[in-house]
Amino acid sequence: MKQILVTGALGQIGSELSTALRRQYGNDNVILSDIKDNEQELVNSGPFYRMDCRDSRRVAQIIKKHNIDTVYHLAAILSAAGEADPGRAWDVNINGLYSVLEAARETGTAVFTPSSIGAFGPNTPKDFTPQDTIQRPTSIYGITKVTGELLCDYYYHRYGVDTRGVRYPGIISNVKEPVGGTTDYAVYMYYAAVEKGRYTCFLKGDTYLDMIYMPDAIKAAIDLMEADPERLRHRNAFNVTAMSFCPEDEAAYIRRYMPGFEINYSIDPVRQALANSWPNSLEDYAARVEWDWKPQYNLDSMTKDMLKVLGERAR
Ligand code: NAD
Ligand code: AKB
Repeated sequence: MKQILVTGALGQIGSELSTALRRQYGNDNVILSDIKDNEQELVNSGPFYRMDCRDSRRVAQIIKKHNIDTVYHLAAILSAAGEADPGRAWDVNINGLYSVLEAARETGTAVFTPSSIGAFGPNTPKDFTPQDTIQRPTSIYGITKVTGELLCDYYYHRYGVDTRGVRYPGIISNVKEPVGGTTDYAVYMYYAAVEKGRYTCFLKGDTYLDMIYMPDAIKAAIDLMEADPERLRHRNAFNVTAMSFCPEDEAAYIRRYMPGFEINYSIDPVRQALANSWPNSLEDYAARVEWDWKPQYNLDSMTKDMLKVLGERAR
């Protein structure tokens, strides 16, 4: 049985990936950690450590104590939060990753690290962005993500650490609301639709970005870490996507189920600039060929599920 450590376990992805990992591998075999400990249900559902991922000695100590063989390293600062405090974004995203990789090198542990569509920049091809292409991001978040992709490649080639990762698009979910990202609007729109029947969007209505529903994002992480290493050529930065849409598209799909739904706009220039610098849509052929990536949800099935889950919760 695998022994897993999750960093950043109480964030948007961690809250659901941790539960999925515990279901698959057993509660006691999945050790959770975060710099905070404010989600009692998750914290009390199995082993949990309050841990700063930048503390390499503590990361190594916990890895050794629990005979960890795989780390899902999710602790990070996202794009808009990064622009608000670039020094913190660099510190957590780079020094945190370095610390986890050093601990993995010492202990022989495999490491999953998500990159992002934020790793691309304004001169990257915008449509069907290829797996291997120009990466000149203009945000501190993107700079840390490209550096992270390269650092993970380095640890694999130089030290043989089994590093793997995907470039996630915006993730839509209904367990933990996202904070500090640019694609967060797509999640907030569903919550607002159910709670108020209207939403004020901080991105322009025709801003196209890649998105994925959380069940597919979780499956991608677990499937990649279970994949046959012989088949992996890219390892650390697989493009994955499930759909590309803009706020107007999402609103139109919500109206299929809630005809009275209204959207208006109050543009946040920082997040609009971030979104403008990212691709409209990714091509994810390498992930499909190298580890059989195939998403289950499109905009219609995701919208139906989001409104159902949030609607039932609101009753
Ligand atoms: P999140 O902000 O929701 O969660 C990050 C977690 O890390 C938080 O619980 C936070 O408390 C914790 N954390 C922050 N600093 C820490 C530190 N020094 N030590 C330990 N923990 C710390 O982020 P998320 O959305 O769950 O993203 C997880 C990963 O996936 C990140 O690398 C992010 O860049 C990547 N990603 C996310 C998305 C998305 O849409 N959510 C898209 C692309 C990539
Ligand atoms: C963000 O918007 O910062 C994240 C991402 C796409 O990396 N959701």
